[in-house]
Amino acid sequence: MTTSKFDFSEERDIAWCPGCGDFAIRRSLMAALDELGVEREKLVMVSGIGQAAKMPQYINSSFFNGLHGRGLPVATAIKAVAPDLTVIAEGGDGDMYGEGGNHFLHAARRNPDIALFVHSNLIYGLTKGQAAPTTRPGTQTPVQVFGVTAGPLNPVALAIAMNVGFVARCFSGDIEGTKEIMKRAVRHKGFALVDIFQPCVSFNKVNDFKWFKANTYPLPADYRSDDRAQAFAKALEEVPFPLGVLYESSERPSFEESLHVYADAKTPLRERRRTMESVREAVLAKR
Ligand SMILES: Cc1ncc(C[n+]2csc(CCOP(=O)(O)OP(=O)(O)O)c2C)c(N)n1
Ligand code: SF4
Ligand SMILES: [Mg+2]
Repeated sequence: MTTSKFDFSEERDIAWCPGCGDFAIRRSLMAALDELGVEREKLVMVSGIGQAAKMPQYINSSFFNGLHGRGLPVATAIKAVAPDLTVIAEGGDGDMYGEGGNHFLHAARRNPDIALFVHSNLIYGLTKGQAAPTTRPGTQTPVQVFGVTAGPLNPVALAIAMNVGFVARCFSGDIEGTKEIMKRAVRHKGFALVDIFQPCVSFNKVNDFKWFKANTYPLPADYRSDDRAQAFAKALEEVPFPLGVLYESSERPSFEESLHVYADAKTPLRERRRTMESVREAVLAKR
């Protein structure tokens, strides 16, 4: 039985394997949204394709489920026309760092006020176990039969290098800790990345629950998350991986704050009624 307003009141089929870490992430997410007091009508979840990308369909709110890797540009556009909404993008490590890797870079550059939750199971789950950009070297898969040779993408180091203002990593097995980090990410004004380690019980038999437990450790209590150089050095640490908020800074203005259309008026674009003629006049007036 659930008490979250983001859960469905009726029985729904959730198409994840029993034991998948995605269930725990869903629990953390619903609890985070409840505790933040987000209204159902004021939330938009956006995703692409994959097991993780099914999440918006399992949250009782508005959502857009689009093409593989294309969640972030859609989320950025939604935030631009509706800055008053809470926009969360969610997806897998393949979706966001592989097929959507280019969009990830440009979202980091633009800094829209979006929280991005990435399920890092270090594999392509939906398509049955091919290597993701995060797969550890040497891992054998049905496609990389002799083992992965390419170096793994390090999303948290990349995000800090791109000056993303909130960069965190957590483990789906820690429902409470993940919830708390999600709350901070949603509250952060600007682009926020939370990379969530998540066991895929069906197609990643190497990086299972025990492996993540054994190969992660919490950041020490005296860790300073406002020091970018130190955060970058920490983010480079792999196996074991540090967990927690690696970097936090609110220095950069958000994408929508910087948009010309909000310089003189804050009314969300979606509420403004414009004819083509008035748009033309407004553009000419700025010349
Ligand atoms: C452009 C494109 N390429 C490939 C696919 C096939 N495909 C669908 S989901 C997926 C992998 C998803 O992996 P990930 O994002 O890590 O999510 P997971 O299922 O592991 O949660 C792939 C390759 C597709 N749908 N579209
Ligand atoms: S294939 Fe893996 S990621 Fe997908 S639902 Fe099953 S356990 Fe979860
Ligand atoms: Mg994956």
